[in-house]
Amino acid sequence: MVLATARRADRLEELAAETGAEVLAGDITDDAFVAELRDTASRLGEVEALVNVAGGAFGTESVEESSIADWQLMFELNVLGTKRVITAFLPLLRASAASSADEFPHADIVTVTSTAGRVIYQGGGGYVATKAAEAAMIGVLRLELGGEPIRVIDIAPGMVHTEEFTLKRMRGDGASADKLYEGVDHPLTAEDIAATIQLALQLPGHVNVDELVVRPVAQREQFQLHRGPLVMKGATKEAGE
Ligand code: 8X3
Repeated sequence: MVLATARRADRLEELAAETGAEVLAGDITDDAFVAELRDTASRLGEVEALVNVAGGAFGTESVEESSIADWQLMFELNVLGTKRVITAFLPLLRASAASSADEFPHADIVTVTSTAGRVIYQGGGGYVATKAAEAAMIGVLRLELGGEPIRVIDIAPGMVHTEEFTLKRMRGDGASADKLYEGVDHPLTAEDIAATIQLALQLPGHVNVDELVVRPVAQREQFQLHRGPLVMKGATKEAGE
């Protein structure tokens, strides 16, 4: 069983109808809500895995010109929200690992960080800083849980085209958001990231994917993005022959 949380209840209801997941709407920047989330999860059964997907980017202004309020929002959500949930859920994860019938009894913490936590870029400001902080926090956690059967997995996506991520970053400017993905042959989708998470979780329990960077084939690096169709060298010539 999966328990999903997010701020918007209507979106969660759609998810519940589509997947059968249990849902609880709320805000992980709020202590009381996270306690309620933990209690709900505990009532529903063993918590075998925690998947942290908090990832808001607000604005593209420079470090000098960006607002403290945007930075606070991003740190609250991407770093402190994730930390809060990890702290709340660790006792449940330990209990689940202890009673697991798996060949290698274990529990999992998967956190979706970002390539933005590894490669800096102008205009990334607060978002880059939060994702670097989040990735560092997960690295520290992996060390701290040394000796315990808990896998700590960091999945760092590159370019993913979702409905809202870039739109929010561009403050609702749809044209600028669309321009970012213009001509890119298959940016990653939310489903691709879900499949990657599933892949890491399905590996045998003693296999810990520490860090996994996942990008579309069209994006070789943060600054090497191919626009236009992906074509095999020589393919045009052969096709024309
Ligand atoms: C999003 C990836 O390339 O916008 O987490 O920084 S990128």
